Amino acid sequence: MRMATVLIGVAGGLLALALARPAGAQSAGMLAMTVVNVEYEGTKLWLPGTITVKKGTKVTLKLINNVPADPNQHGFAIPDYKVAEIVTRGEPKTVEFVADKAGIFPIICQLHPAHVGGQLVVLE
Ligand SMILES: [Cu+2]
Repeated sequence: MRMATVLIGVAGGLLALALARPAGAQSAGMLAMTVVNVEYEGTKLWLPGTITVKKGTKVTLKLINNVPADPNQHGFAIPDYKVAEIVTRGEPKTVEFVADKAGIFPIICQLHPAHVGGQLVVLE
């Protein structure tokens, strides 16, 4: 009986640890995160809207276009980093780059300039 209680306690602790992990896993110099394009009240945006890393971080982003309305393609671009992907609904894409310069860099949809994407914040 006592052993069962201990096991339940351990399982609960592991579950709490798993739940405490953020959506993106950030460890020594790496960030892997899923970024999703959604439409809310007529506004299209990539979420999370702000991606913050330290300079030198290797960034891997899985891009998912989840906007239900046409067109079925949206862009994910960080012009200052020469990142420019086109993401089709239903076809996730992965982009990788090293955040090697500090600053605040706009993330945009290069196909539809009116769409405000978000920002990449790279800390010194
Ligand atoms: Cu767009």
